[in-house]
Amino acid sequence: MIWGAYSKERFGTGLTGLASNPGGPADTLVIGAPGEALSGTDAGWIGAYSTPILEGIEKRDSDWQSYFSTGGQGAGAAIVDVGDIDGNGYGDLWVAGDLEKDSDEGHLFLTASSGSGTQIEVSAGWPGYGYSAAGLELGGGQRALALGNIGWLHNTGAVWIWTSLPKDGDPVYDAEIQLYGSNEGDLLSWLHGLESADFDGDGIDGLLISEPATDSLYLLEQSTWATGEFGISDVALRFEGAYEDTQFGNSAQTGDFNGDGYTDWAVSAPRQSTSTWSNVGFAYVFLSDASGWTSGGDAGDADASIQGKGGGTSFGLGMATGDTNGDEVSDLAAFQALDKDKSTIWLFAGPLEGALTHDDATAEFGAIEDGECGWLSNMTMLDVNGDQMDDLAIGCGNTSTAEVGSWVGVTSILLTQGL
Ligand SMILES: [Ca+2]
Ligand SMILES: [Ca+2]
Ligand SMILES: [Ca+2]
Ligand SMILES: [Ca+2]
Repeated sequence: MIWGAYSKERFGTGLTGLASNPGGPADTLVIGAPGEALSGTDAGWIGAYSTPILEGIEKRDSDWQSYFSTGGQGAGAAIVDVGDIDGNGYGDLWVAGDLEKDSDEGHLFLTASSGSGTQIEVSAGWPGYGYSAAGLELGGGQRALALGNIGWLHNTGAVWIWTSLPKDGDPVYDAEIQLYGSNEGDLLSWLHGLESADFDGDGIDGLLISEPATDSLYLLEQSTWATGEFGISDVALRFEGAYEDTQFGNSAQTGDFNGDGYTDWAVSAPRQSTSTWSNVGFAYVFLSDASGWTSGGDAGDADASIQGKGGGTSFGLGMATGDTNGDEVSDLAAFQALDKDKSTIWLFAGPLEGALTHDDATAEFGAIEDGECGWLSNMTMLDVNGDQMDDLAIGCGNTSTAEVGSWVGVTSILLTQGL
């Protein structure tokens, strides 16, 4: 466990695994503390911890750290590994501000060999900006950066795609491609709702865009991009939930869940109910192949489904993927909030197929013992101890301790070896 150092810094609210060599495994854990106040109230902080991460590690043991300078933005509330955006051979980060602070800026953090790097600030002028992001490989060495803003135009939501690097201070609406939601309240690009991968093996990434308020997950392939402005309703590949109001699309993840070499995707519907349980939550896995995705579908078309446990617990509020047992088949972790203070995390070893429930989980991890870790937790997978098996890192920014104070935050690491 790595604990925050100060009251209200919310250490662990954002976290991700970063690959120094983007072709290789993630080897650095980057953790955010949006309430860190050294350079202004709620300006924010990120710190990087290279693997192996050893027991007894403390916040101050970071290999490098960065303080953000704009008070009230809460930078580090979300951190996304966007791959090697500038093509220098080192993986890069997107660092977003805090939704609760109505943050309207984000930072592209271009890393270099030392681990530290250049910051490019991109602002939006709308609150709720920058929480989701994804880097895309477009083939021929070209890369793009997709940035989400769920708050754009009274929570309609938007996605901006940069096919060349933004410059420091650029407004986000200077992006070459601008994709807008349909209606106020649709919240296009929700939270961790942008994911990219090469689903059909042609060397060009597609982009998953979630809109759980309309129970939708869209897949945008480069062949269907329009330059300039277009609407999400023009994106042909739409996948929808089994019913209305299930929050289908809440969390999207990519991985090879059947081990055939094609990257698949998983999506959750944490508000989906059964006849017995209200809001129990489901996750779905859709398998890709060489022919690619040519039409949309719904939850009933999924190759695997997983039902959570109990009513009102919202299985799939957060998910993470990686290979926890070294068999080169992706495994899926999903958490559900048994109440507002406690989460349970279920780990499902791939291959994933058919109708599954929490009873089919390979492992179950209970709530952490010290303090709260509920609705606000998020997680990522990376190999923290170098045994070639991915481990789970879980950030709980709202955890409090009697010693330090409220919302100090903690990141818990679960070693998956031996599962
Ligand atoms: Ca780079
Ligand atoms: Ca596959
Ligand atoms: Ca595996
Ligand atoms: Ca490991």
